[in-house]
Amino acid sequence: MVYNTPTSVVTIDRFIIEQERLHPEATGELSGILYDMALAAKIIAAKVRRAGLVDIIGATEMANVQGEIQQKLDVFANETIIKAMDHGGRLCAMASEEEPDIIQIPEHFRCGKYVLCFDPLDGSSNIDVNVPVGTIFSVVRKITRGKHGEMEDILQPGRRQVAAGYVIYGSSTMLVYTTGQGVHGFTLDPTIGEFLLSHPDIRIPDPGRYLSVNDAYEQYWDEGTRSLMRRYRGLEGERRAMSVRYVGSLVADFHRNLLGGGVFAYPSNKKAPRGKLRLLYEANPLAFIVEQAGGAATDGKCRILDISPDELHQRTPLFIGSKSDVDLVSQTLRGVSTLVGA
Ligand code: AFP
Repeated sequence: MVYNTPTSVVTIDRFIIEQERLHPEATGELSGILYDMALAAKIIAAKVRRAGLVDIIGATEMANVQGEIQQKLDVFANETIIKAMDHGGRLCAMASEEEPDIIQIPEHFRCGKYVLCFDPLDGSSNIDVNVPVGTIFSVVRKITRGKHGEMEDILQPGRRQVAAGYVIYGSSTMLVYTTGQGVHGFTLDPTIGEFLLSHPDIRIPDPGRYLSVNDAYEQYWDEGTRSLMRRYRGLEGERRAMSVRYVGSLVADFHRNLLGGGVFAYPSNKKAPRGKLRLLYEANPLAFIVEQAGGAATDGKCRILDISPDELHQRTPLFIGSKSDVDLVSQTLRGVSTLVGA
């Protein structure tokens, strides 16, 4: 089916409003959060695109502008999202991977009924070598009674998310999101500055082709994890060997596996018993998306979306991707000693 022609396009705004109309009770507040997120993504994309030029242009700018210091991109992305989201009257609080505490809505703005958690620029250590980076976000409803958002509003299990998405800043910029009615992808057309529907109703292929894992940690894995990886590689059991692809930028690895099929694994290891990735900013939103696309996500023992967070920056082991590939995790780790939760 052709969605976009030279004279008729499905922009993200049009798509969001058409989805909203399916719910006559909707107030439009969630749609507003998605519009604001799309705007922030465009601003960040423009900055990321110029990242390689910073050294060249920075020198010239220093001579002309009054001593302005070049901001780090992840700090810029963090501030851009906060400023795009704090004044709309839709959020009562935010939490960012870049900030130690809850971000409150300034007093002069209205507080709303939603909470936003986000990782402003994941994989930012890859920027210098021109590898894709991403933004990840998650929205839940406020559950406390007061005007302002509290820690309890933020620390909710992922199954309560009402929206989640990511933006990948790669060879093109894409925004992929779900509100629980499938997963839809939009590609930024830089000539008109709009996200256009390019990947409606994404379904993750199953079984998957790709295995994404950093096996430099193999020496620190337990025997269950080693056995699992041997199975994915076709060295143990009956499975066909998967191809290994690891960018080291979660959004890039996840996006490839979502479209091509596969599993991304960041298991616990002796040095990092709870893995590396953050539950609220990385695992939960991607788990909501993957489940909506027909896939699955687990920490090795428990469905990611059922974990009740205890703290803002909690880490979790993560196995995420095509359902049958992720199901192999519990089958293999069951009964074998693991470090999960150690
Ligand atoms: P950075 O933001 O420090 O680049 O970390 C990226 C990341 O959080 C995630 O995007 C990757 O999947 C993961 O870390 C890679 O971690 P390893 O380098 O330990 O494999």
